[in-house]
Amino acid sequence: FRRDVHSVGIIGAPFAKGQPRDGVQLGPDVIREAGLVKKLEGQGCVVKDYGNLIFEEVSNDEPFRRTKQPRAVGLANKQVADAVQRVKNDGHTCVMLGGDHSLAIGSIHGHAACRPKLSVIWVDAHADINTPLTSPTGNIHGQPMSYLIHELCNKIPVMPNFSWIKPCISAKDVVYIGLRDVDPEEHHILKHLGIKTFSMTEVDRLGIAKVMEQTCDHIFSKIKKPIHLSYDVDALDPSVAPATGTPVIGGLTYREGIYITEYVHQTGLLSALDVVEVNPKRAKREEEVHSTASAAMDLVLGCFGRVREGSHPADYKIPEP
Ligand code: 6HN
Ligand code: MN
Ligand code: MN
Ligand code: MN
Repeated sequence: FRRDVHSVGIIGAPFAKGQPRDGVQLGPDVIREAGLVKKLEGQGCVVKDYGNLIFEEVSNDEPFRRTKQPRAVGLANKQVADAVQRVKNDGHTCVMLGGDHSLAIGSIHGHAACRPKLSVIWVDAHADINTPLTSPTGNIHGQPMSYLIHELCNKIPVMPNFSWIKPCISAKDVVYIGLRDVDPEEHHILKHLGIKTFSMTEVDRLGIAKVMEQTCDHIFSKIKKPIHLSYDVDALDPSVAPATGTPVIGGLTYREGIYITEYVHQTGLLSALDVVEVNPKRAKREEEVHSTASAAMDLVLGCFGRVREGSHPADYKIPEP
């Protein structure tokens, strides 16, 4: 029952230009307001909150073909990459609070610069692996994986403010969990590259415990690589996380969502975490802001040792009368 000490570095990334809906830039603050830092400290973590990044306005950010706001997204992600490197070099497990999921470009890129052999667990209703040329929407939050995977590098056009991005992960080091809204072009890419996926069908068939066992069998088949967990809150069912930009019915229950984080914690290999796509302006009632933010916070807590059976400090003694 000993609790190990985690040192956690938090970066807020209040950025929304990877998609069209206002409000997702408020995600970092609503997750903090749920009590994140206090609760992490309460479970024995040492926490350094690096605060929110400040993103400059980018003028004349014309679409690149159909891809929207490429300059702003490219620039913001460079800042995220640099910040993640700083947090990793300071010796923390990095937590990036989004913001939209385009920020995973910078988060994973920065992480890979410090830990060249990474595995990525992508928990999401969506695959976010459209290239700029396959994207049905032109929204970069549906594309981040395509910039990061070696095997897709010859499919990516040169885009303004994207030239610093070099592919840094292999298709075999990626596992998806929670998929249920995958575009046909994305489905082709996933199959063509042989990427391991556990859609909601597999979650139903195997149960979340087997999904996590098989996820780790897959990513640790050769060596134990550090884990980058990129968690889109829309992986959770909209009844659990309603305040998000692209909700999809039929998602992970609260318990399945939390189980993923507990299991990843147990590996001892979590090195960076993204929690993205909390959008308080998508809530129908104030209550939905709180339930979504609190679910997002619980995902972070699960990653850093919160266990549902409870726990206690190693030196605890029952008081004597
Ligand atoms: N997300 N596949 C759609 C697209 O626009 O490419 C949806 C992407 C959703 C992205 O939720 O992070
Ligand atoms: Mn996503
Ligand atoms: Mn999603
Ligand atoms: Mn631990």
